[in-house]
Amino acid sequence: MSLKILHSSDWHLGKTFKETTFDLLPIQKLILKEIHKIVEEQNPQIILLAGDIFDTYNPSFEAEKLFYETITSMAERNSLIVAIAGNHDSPEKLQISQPLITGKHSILIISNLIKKYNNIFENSNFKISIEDYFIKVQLKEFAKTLAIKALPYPSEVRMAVSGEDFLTKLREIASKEPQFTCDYFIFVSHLFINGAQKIGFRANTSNRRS
Ligand SMILES: [Mn+2]
Repeated sequence: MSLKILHSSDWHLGKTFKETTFDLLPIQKLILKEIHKIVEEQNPQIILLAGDIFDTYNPSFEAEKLFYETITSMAERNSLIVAIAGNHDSPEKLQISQPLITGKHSILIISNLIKKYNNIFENSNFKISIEDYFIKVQLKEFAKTLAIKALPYPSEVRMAVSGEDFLTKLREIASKEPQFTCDYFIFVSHLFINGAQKIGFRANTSNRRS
């Protein structure tokens, strides 16, 4: 049995088109149904939703309902869901649901960088916590540990630094490695990138403590 990760992003739920009455939500519902079907067939251990969940800071009730019903249903199939805020999402609004979810579902909604959070969720498949800004996922079935660096959309406003300081901080965050033993290392974000390069990388094993 191999580890499976499903990556999706930019659902932009509740998107409307200016000066028309066209409602995209029925189509978005069908698309999420398709994604849900993939989850049912493939049973991924991890589902990464890399930002722009909603299209606006104030999505409609229907759009929010669709999102929360979809992710709780996916989590009930024993996937861990990590969703981050994109530039279209309101970080504060996304974060509101976390206290209701924590401990009850294998769902993490990341709107800002969290340094430490013990015992977020544990069941027979996962043990999840946050250590030194990394989501630590212990996959019991595989006897493996996964480190996820989840960086929500960083902007000068959201990070409260500007200019060169902003870039320095971003570089610092992006280059940080997990300080705990891990078998896999994933970096998920929602970014505007200029001059990106594709490089191979592997899990850092140099700081193994075992
Ligand atoms: Mn987008």
